[in-house]
Amino acid sequence: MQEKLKKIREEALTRLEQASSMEEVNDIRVAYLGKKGSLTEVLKGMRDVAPEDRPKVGGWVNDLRRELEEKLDEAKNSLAEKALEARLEAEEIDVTMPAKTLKTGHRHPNTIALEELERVFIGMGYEVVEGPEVEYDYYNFEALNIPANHPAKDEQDTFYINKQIVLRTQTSSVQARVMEKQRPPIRIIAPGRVYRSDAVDATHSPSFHQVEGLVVDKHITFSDLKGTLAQFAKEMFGPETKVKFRPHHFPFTEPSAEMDVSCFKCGGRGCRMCKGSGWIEILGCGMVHPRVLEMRDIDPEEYTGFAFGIGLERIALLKYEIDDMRLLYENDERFLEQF
Ligand code: 2NL
Repeated sequence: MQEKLKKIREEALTRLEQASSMEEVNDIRVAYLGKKGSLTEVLKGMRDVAPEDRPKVGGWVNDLRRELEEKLDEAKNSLAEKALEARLEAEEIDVTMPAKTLKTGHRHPNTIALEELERVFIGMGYEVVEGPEVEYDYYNFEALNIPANHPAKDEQDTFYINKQIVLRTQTSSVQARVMEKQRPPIRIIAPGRVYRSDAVDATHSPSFHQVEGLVVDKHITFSDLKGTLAQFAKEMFGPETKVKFRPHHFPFTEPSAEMDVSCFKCGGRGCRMCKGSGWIEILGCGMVHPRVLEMRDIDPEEYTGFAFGIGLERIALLKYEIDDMRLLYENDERFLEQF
């Protein structure tokens, strides 16, 4: 019996020494200590041992069992340690390597111009409102005193979804919606994308951005319009900026005007930027047409207002001296990085 146990011990220890994986160690445990393991079999064979020898033999078996258990645990721990070492070696971090530089994005020139413009008007107590780009023909034209068959409609030659629904050609549609819901005093700007059937060139795009402003209250006059827009020009283009109003026509305002600012590049002496004139056209404006107020149930005898429309891209192109509008839409990083 002692011989048998000695053989089992030697065989088990040799196998353990050669084991190179957890699975192998586990297999060895099962082979010797498992339900049908060789050592377990020995215990089952105890009935063949003389009764007076049983305590002695039982003691040997138990000693061997304890020894094998210890050795199995040792083998397991040393394999786990080796695996960890191998992993640490493989995942070693070279702290002297230069760090990857993160590329930080930034605002598009259109957005920079818009946020600057919003800052100016918010400072004067205006609220920024938005509305749908896919709009009823009614809010885009009719509510702004542009009835069906009006030539101004033809000029904008727009994208129709169906007879009643159009991609908005101006954000005044948002203002018409505000006048329907809110009673004066109204002081809002409406920025957003608009659509017109224009061919692409350096100054035109079928989709661009507008910021329209609207003020409606008692006793609003053309002086309020001039003062507001002169202040806007100074904040946007510099404190020396002068403004000039030229009579114009819009269907939704009466009287109407276009506003020029003195060239902020040459100070008005005349340069390439202002094409030698010293002035740059910047926006259209006017006193809200009484019919536009009436249609929204605002009494034009009690209330008056002024409105204006600014092309956002035009401001961005001027402010950042960009000579082609298409650059704003191409998303070429070499261009965008410069702002
Ligand atoms: C331009 C001209 C303008 C308006 C837009 C407006 C809005 C309402 C009522 C009356 Cl709700 N007017 N907007 C007024 C005058 C001019 O835009 O050339 N924009 C680029």
